[in-house]
Amino acid sequence: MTTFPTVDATPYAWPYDGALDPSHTALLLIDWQTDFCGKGGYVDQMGYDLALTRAGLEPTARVLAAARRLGMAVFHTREGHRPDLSDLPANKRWRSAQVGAEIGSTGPCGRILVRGEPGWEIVPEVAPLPGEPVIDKPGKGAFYATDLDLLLRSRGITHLILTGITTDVCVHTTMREANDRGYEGLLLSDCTGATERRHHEAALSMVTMQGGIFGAVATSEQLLAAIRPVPATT
Ligand code: C5J
Repeated sequence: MTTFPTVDATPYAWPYDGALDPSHTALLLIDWQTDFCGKGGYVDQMGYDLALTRAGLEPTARVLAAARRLGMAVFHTREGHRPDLSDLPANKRWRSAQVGAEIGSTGPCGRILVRGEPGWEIVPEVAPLPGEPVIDKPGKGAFYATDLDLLLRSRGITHLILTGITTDVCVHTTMREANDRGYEGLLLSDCTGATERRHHEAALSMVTMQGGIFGAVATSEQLLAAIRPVPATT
């Protein structure tokens, strides 16, 4: 597979090892579920502004199309719990009840954050294609209590491009987990969003401190500019 030049990212040209190689890179789409960005879902029930968590959908769909064209590995994740809630920690349930959206209770999109319910499904704009792995996770990080690491390593993936929601919770936790495992991460700033803008901005800024403590940050356009095919010379 062809390699591409580095992405004009912050605080360094990504990746650190000098070239973007789609055969060793995966695009991660984290928790693009109705519960986090759809009407009647968990985030909506808590009273947050859905425009903030939906903002990254369109650019993510563009990046997803480009990744699929390149044959890059694409992984989706979903946060959710078993219908009997046996994998739901008591404190997570209690906290969600405090904000009027108890996990497991029934809302307009079915039982909140329960596997198999309408609210738990990935939204159509970035829905998985057959063959694209979907990782079901009970927690915030996509590596905790899942086989994501095994699947990535089995395919020789060493570099991750992260999109999804929310910037400060599941995306950040996953990027940190990936970083500790040695993956080289790039977070796409316009392909993510949080329930509060200041948390989104702080989370992006945190990635870039100390020379890129968790990796690097770029826009979708900066990534797409790097992977755009070079026109043939005549
Ligand atoms: C949250 C997530 N915010 N996907 N989950 O509870 O970020």
